[in-house]
Amino acid sequence: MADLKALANAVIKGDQAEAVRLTQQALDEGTAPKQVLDEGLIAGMNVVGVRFKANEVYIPEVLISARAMKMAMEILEPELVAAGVDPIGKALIGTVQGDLHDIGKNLVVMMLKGAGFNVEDAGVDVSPDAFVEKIKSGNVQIVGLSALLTTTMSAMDKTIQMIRESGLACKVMIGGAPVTQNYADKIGADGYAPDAASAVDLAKSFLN
Ligand code: B1M
Repeated sequence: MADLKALANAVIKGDQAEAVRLTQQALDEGTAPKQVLDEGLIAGMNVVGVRFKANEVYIPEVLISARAMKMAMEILEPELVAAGVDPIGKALIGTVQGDLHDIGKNLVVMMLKGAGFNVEDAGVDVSPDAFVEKIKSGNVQIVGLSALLTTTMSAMDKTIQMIRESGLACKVMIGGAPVTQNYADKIGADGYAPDAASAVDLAKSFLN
């Protein structure tokens, strides 16, 4: 039986090789990709977050854990995506200007792909202009903005304003640790999702 606690520990320790090995092992043994994600990788990264907050670990350790999680996610992504069939909609997802956090955003991208969306990943530190250009050049129905810093949340506001001023008809959802439904309402987002799974539900609701 897959040892997802050991996988979480590999992420906590930043042991890239072990995180990759245990992810592959769990998948080979038939563990559901979503369970590997939730009980292994996310569980481990949550512990890192708590320790970072308590000043028990510092940025270098966090980066090493983040890299271990990213490497393991590369194996998981095709499995999560495999569940998808024909694209059910086109989404553009990015982390807003000034913000370099991408683990949660990458999860949203993966889960949306897994749910059957055609997803363009805009990357990190995406300016309002760049979002608007990408929406115009793709046939984008849903835009997802991610922010992990209280200082970059205002970039969501600016991005939404610019999208609305450009007359683009897409729906905009926002998410990330400091973001709330209240903030979404305040800045005129079409929706807020607290996690990647809820982002999928929200994105699907926009298609109706
Ligand atoms: Co940073 N960091 N970080 N960091 N970092 C936080 C966010 C922080 C809360 C840590 C802390 O102090 N406790 C804090 C922010 C404080 C604040 O503003 N309130 C912080 C800080 C201060 C900083 C720096 C400023 C540190 C410094 O330099 N002094 C700096 C900023 C750099 C920048 O962006 N300009 C910085 C840097 C970094 C690293 C580079 C070291 C690294 C990022 C690596 C990477 O992403 N590639 C990092 C990390 C890893 C973290 C923590 C520890 C973990 C974040 C994470 O990946 N969580 C984080 C502490 C924490 O969150 N507890 C912290 C796992 C991920 C799965 O969760 O991203 O929340 P999350 O995504 C969730 C939901 O939020 C949601 O779905 C996901 C779950 O399913 N979600 C969405 C996210 N986006 C969504 C979009 C949606 C819907 C849902 O729709 C579109």
